[in-house]
Amino acid sequence: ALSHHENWQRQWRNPTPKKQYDVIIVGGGGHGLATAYYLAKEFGIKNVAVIEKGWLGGGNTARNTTIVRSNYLWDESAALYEHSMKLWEGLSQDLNYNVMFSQRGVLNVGHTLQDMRDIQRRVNANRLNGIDGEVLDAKGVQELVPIMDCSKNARYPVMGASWQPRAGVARHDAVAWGYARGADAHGVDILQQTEVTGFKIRDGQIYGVHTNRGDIEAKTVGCVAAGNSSVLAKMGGFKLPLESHPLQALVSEPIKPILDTVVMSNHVHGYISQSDKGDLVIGAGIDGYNGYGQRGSYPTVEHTLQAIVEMFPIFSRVRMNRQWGGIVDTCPDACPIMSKTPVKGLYFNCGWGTGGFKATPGSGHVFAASLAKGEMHPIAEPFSMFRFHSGALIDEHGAAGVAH
Ligand code: FAD
Ligand code: PYC
Repeated sequence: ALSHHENWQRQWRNPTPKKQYDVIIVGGGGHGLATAYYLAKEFGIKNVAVIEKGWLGGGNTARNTTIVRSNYLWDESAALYEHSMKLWEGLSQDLNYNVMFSQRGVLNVGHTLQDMRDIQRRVNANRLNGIDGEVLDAKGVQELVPIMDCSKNARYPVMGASWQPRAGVARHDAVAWGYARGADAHGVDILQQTEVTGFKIRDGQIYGVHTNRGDIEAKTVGCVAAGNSSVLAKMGGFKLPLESHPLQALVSEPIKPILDTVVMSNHVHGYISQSDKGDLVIGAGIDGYNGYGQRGSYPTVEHTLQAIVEMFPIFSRVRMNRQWGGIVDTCPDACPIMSKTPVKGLYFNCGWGTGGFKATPGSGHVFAASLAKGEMHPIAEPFSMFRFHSGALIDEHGAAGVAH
């Protein structure tokens, strides 16, 4: 059936690196590619290189479970994730690339009185920020998800949930490819198999990067390297308060459509959705140790599936097909870092940890604005790395939905 699929047009070029660019983006994941796309499209800065050590989306972007929502507690993060949500709502049209954004809603389930108080507080905060949200009781959850065990007999009975109807899922690799094609069409050079091995810094100002394909110059460099961000910070001569952990996920064999929303439980600790192909897409929290391996350990898989079967006994005999991991860069307050650094012209966008896929368009957009103007965009400003000096942390562990 694939024999007619020949001579496909390349979606982006494979250029030879130039000696000099106006802006270099390190990291060809969704955030880096989105940054390059908006730099070229909205800010007219087209002499840009995206430098990726592997292949586009080979990091967390195409390893995540694609949940998109904006139901965060604090004003700063609500503004960031809702900015992103609004961009998601027009993204396929903007890129002319189907990113399969499906607003099928997300439930964050509560199993204790304290869970329900936290849910109530967060939904109230969301509504004050103009973000859609409702508090459901157990009956409301059962009506939305008839196959879920919402009975009083469950070990951790469902007491209710927060419900964000505009939330949902998207096709992760399409997001990387769509931004890559868009950026390339605006003249951005995408350099795959190119690893940044050091920074060229003189008198506290960056003027380029060392790579395995030679030195490349630029007076503005934005690092968007997720789990490898601490390694790059070390090359810049400073430290970031990040821990790199494995976060894993797994998918089942494809089954007929049975689950048309996303269910997350931070308490029994597992989350699940069904992809358009029919696979159950499943995950939970980080593996507790630090590591740079894009894989996880068996006890976490076991714990995750226990939680899923606890909530969905109907899935107890479904077979799992594949399991994988990514390296997530977790921050002490479960919020990202979008920031200037002690090196002039060197910016970092990282610390998205377990939850940055949903932020891809918004992060790219405000980071591009910051690089273009040399000043952090107002939405990015609260996420400076210097908040760990001032103490102005933004604690979103409750809304992270994934324990870490
Ligand atoms: P990446 O896609 O990781 O891109 C960084 C890139 O930098 C990589 O491609 C890497 O190769 C490159 N790089 C690193 N060092 C160098 C170097 N020295 N030189 C050149 N290139 C370099 N988030 C959600 O919102 N919803 C979810 O449902 C969700 N589920 C997840 C499930 C799993 C299993 C995982 C692992 C993550 C999940 N996340 C989720 C988190 C989300 O995937 C990330 O926060 C997000 O994708 C980060 O995007 P990025 O573009 O910053 O990073
Ligand atoms: O941030 O919503 C999220 C998420 C879900 C799974 C992993 N992260």
